[in-house]
Amino acid sequence: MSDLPAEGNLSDEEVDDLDLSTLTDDELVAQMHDDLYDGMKNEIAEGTQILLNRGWTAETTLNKALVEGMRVVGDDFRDGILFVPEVLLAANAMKAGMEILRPLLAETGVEAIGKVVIGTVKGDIHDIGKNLVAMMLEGAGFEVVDLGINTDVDNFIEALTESDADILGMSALLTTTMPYMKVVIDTLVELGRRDDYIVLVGGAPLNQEFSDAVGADAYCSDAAVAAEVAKELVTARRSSLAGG
Ligand code: B1M
Repeated sequence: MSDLPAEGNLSDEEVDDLDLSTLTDDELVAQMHDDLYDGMKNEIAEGTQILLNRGWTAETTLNKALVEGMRVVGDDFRDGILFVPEVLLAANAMKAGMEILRPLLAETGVEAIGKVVIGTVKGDIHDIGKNLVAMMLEGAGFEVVDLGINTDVDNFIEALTESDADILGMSALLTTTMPYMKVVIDTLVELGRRDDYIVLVGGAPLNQEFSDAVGADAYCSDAAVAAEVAKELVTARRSSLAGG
């Protein structure tokens, strides 16, 4: 990655002493990728601010420093090199950078690549996986409306309507709550709005067969897959709409 000495070769004091403002842009971005990987929230916030102070746009900072760093985290999570605690720390560090960039992105009108409404379905309070998915989607450039836990069909439909979302994401961790996904999808069908959205589902007890049975567009086995599939399907949908 970077030409800098790997942090593993530095003592804790040297890592603490590393003055990010003395690095060149390329060195700083490489260092931020490492810091994101290591879940170093304060360093990510500081690095983000330094790049902005040097005249980087919010969009370039987001894509080159944060999204690219998170892509590496996502790949290693998918490949079983990183595990949930590390990914949560990385996602948290990314959020620190996102918090600085979010108002600037809104100001400059930089478009998200798509909008996602996500929630854990009614009766279910598990949210760790869903939160991870929401963060990875943000990292991939989506605007995410997170409805939290125990979300009923009315909340989903209302949020989809208000946000004009491209994607509906639903999470369930219980065998007793996963059938509720079908209630939401059937309601979209009844309202004649099923084709307006890409529906992604996930959660430990689900599989592709279940996803097909309830009429979702894709089953996402983990957060990295969810971000990849969301990007693929939104892009495909946009080009099919553009093609008439
Ligand atoms: Co609960 N729980 N729990 N629990 N809990 C399970 C799910 C269980 C399998 C444990 C077990 O018995 N072995 C079991 C379900 C059994 C079943 O249904 N067959 C169970 C049970 C029974 C219960 C209670 C009923 C226990 C009780 O009260 N008697 C109760 C239910 C409460 C309720 O929801 N109504 C309950 C409560 C809880 C806690 C509150 C204590 C806590 C939740 C805390 C929280 O989420 N804030 C909890 C936890 C932590 C678990 C386990 C141990 C871990 C879940 C987790 O966070 N995994 C879980 C056992 C297990 O799964 N091994 C268990 C880590 C997380 C990153 O993975 O959520 O799978 P996961 O998300 C992944 C993918 O699935 C995917 O991406 C994520 C990231 O890679 N994904 C999506 C998830 N959602 C997605 C949505 C998408 C795309 C991908 O949309 C596009």
